[in-house]
Amino acid sequence: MEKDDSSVDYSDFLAKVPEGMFYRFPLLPVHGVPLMKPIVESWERIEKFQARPDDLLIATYPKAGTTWMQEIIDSVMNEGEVEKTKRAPTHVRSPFLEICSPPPVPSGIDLLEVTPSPRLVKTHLPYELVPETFWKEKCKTIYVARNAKDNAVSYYFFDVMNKTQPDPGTWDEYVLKFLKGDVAWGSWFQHVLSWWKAREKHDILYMFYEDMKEDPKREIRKVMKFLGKDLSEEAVEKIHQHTSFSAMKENPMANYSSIPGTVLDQTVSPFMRKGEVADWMNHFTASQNKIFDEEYQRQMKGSTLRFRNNI
Ligand code: PPS
Repeated sequence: MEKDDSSVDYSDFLAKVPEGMFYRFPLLPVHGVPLMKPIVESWERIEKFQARPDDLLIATYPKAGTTWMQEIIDSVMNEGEVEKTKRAPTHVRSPFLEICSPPPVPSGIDLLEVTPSPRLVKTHLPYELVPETFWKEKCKTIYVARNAKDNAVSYYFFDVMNKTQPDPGTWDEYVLKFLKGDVAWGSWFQHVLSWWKAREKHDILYMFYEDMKEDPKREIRKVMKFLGKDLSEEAVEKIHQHTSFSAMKENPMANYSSIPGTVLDQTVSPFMRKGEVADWMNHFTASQNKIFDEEYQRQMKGSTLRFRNNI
C-alpha cells in the first residue's frame, strides 16, 4: 500500500548517519556524463525506474531554479492551498530521482516508491540519460534553464557548501571546469541544448529562470496552463507570495535546513543564497568573461536557444 509522503522522515535518517559516511564523492562517467559515485553504482536501478503516466518530471541543470519550480508546482497541484506544501521538506514532497547515498539513507527511488501519485519527480539528468519509461508513459515535463554565467556562480557556491560533491577549487579554476563540463551532471551546454531539442518530441514546458524573476505571476500561470489548472487570481497571488525568494528562504520546508551541515553546510553559503539575475557581474573578471563568451559562442553556435544574462 502507498504511504503518505509526510510519513517518510528522511532528515531523521540523515541525522543518524555515522560520521565519515558522506564525503566528497568522486565523479565517474555514465555514457560520458560525470555523476557522483553512489549514483553510478546504482545506475542499473535508475535506468530501469518505472514511471507512471501521471508522474510530472521537473528537469534542470543543477542550480537553475529547481527548488523554486518544485515549490510552484506543488502549490499549483494543491490548488493554491499553500499551507499543504508545509507537510514535508522539498526533497520528500518531490523526490530526486537519481540521488543515492550510502545505506541506510533512502535513495530518491526508495522515496518515490512510497510517494502517492501524482508524483512530482526531480531530476538533473541530461535528456539522454532520463529513464525511457518517462517517454513511453508520455509524462509531462517542466524544464527550467538559467543563463550560464549565473548558473556557474550559483553552482560554484553550492559546490563549496555541498560536502558530497567534488571540491570546486578556486573560482578561477571552476570557470574552466564548468565550461568543460567537468562538474557533477556534466556540461551545461549539452544539458540545455539536448532538452531544447527534446521539446520537439515530448510534452515539455521549457521555462527560464530569468522569465520567472521578471514576471513570476505570468510564469506561474504558464505552469497552471500546462498542468490544466484554472486557479483564481487570489490563488495565484498566494502562490506568488509563498514562492518568493524571501518567503522560501525563511521556509524550513523549502530551504533545505533539514539536511545536516555534514552534507549541506549552510554556514559556508546558504542554499537560498541570492536568488538574483546578473549576480555573475559581481564574480566574473574581464578575462574570465572573455574566455566564457568565446566558449559560449562556440558551443551554442547554430542553436535557436537564447538566454538573457540580465533583465
Ligand atoms: S538544486 O540544488 O540544483 O536543486 O538548486 P536549484 O534549486 O536548482 O537552484 C538554487 C538557486 O535558485 C535560487 N532560488 C530562487 N531564486 C529566486 N526565487 C526563489 N524563490 C528561489 N528559490 C531558490 C537559489 O537562491 C539558488 O540561486 P543562487 O543564485 O545561488 O542564489
